[in-house]
Amino acid sequence: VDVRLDLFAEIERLKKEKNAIVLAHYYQEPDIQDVADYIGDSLGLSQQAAKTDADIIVFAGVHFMAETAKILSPQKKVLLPDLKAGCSLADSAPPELFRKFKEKHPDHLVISYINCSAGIKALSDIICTSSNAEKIIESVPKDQPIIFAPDRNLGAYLAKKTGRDMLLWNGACMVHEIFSLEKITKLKIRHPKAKVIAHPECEAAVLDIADYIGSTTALLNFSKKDEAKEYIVVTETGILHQMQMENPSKTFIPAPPNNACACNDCPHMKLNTLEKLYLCMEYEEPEITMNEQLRIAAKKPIERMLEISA
Ligand code: CIZ
Ligand code: SF4
Repeated sequence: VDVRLDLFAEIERLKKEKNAIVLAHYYQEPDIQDVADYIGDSLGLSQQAAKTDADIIVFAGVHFMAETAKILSPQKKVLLPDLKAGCSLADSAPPELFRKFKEKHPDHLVISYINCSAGIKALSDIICTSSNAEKIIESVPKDQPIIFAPDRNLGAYLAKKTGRDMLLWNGACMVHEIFSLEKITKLKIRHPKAKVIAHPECEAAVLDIADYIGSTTALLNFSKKDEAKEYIVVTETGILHQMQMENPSKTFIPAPPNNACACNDCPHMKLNTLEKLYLCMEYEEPEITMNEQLRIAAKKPIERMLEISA
């Protein structure tokens, strides 16, 4: 990239010239959030992807999110700034292994968290996100056995919350499992008035001490409505940018990871940069392409989710 380029201005120009929309996840770096047309969590982003009339969707997030956009809008070109932006949680459920697991429990309905590959979606009955998971689970008759995949922490949290006994796939997110209960407790002693707010992908021991648990969007909304002045935020650090912009007088402290070398930035999300965003818009690649049969099979459970959470 020519260092003299004003990337912010260039991205705005390319958006207009190409009728492109930039969708960014809350975990993207602040510069990317600032140029986005829409910033959201996976539910909000998939709803935007389903309804936009842009010709090109530039998806600043990870692969499964851009893939979901392509599943919903196949006639549109979907670009991802870095094709290597994957997801440790999605990778923890390889479709072939999951198929075998599912075959052992043929009477179970499969509810999968949207953080999974198209292959897992195609094997699922309904998709959910952390924003709508309770509603989705409650839409299923009480006597219907459920498999929940791929996140065991979110699954355990939801099982407790809804009183459903769900069979859990043993997957997890590397970022949300990195938090240290001990370090959060010590931080809380130094900031006694701070509220601990956590994402349900965190381990149960961390969720047990949280003052509020919610999806990315729910945490952001809580930070606006709640009257506390300080918060210990137990999720990916990217969300602090919007929290701080919405609440300039409040303090947001990222929860500490369990060791000094670890970090609560998602390494996959952070592969995207403003430079790569610009380059992918200029050259229209990398592009998400999909096998049409897989796309149709993966679309069904997403549509069920969008209907239930409309
Ligand atoms: O951990 C993630 O990737 C989350 C929380 C995604 C989302 O927006 O639900
Ligand atoms: Fe995947 Fe975790 Fe990164 Fe989200 S934060 S994209 S679940 S690895």
